[in-house]
Amino acid sequence: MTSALYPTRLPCGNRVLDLAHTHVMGILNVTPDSFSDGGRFSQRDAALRHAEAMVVAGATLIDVGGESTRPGARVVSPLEELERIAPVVELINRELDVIISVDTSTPAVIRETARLGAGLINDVRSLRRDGALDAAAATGLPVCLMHMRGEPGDMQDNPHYQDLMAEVSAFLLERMQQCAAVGIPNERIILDPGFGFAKSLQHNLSLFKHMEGLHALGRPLLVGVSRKSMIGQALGRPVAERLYGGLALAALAMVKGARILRVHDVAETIDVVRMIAAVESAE
Ligand code: 8Y7
Repeated sequence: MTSALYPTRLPCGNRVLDLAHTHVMGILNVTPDSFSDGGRFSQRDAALRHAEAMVVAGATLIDVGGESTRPGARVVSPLEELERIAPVVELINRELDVIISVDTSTPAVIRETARLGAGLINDVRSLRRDGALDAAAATGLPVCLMHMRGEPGDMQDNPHYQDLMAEVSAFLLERMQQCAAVGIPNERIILDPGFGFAKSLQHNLSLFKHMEGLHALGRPLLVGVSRKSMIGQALGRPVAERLYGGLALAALAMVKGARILRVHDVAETIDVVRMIAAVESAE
């Protein structure tokens, strides 16, 4: 495992993430609420129970998202996104001991969920929406910047790179500079290669293989490959059969120095992390 070149204590709101170790971030998708209050309550309760199960399994972060980034997904209004996410953030903050990451690009959602106890902003658009940089800066929270080109709707239209690693690095560096300019220091940044975002299978595999190159940017890496199509394409597996491929990539990412693994299958990934940590801490 690569030893960190940065201070490993990252304050995330009222909690601290120790990036000397590898952490598992559990994915919590908050689906549309029904119109009845009963339905709303039961869906919030289901979200809390799913989050709790992931925390019990060992997740130190829960990534709460209310807007699908799948190509062709319906656009969600800021108000609708807020109504989905905010009550769940509030509930998890009250009931569980975990860092809440909010998967959002929306300034109002960034501001309001920070007020309700979120500890990390995870924006697949790297704060490129109007007002997002200022909103994130105002929260004082750390931010995960992810590489993507275009928008989720059109990003997979024949992606092409001259020099993939150099272009991903340059993009992330430019976003770090934009953050610094509004008062989000590098010390508050997490970086993500953005697997599956504007990348072909060969791009994803090559980016994964050469991920260590991103350590030169001096910030911790987050990797999200759980159940993604790069596993499906490499192995010929439908989404329900991508667990073992995902665990192989989780192990490889950890050995390559990634500090946060964003996954659906928390218990299984925790065993991978603990097993590698046991070997790495041996004499
Ligand atoms: C990622 C992500 C998604 C990722 C970060 C999916 C929200 C697609 N992927 N955030 N979000 N990194 N930081 O399949 O790779 O989970 S959504």
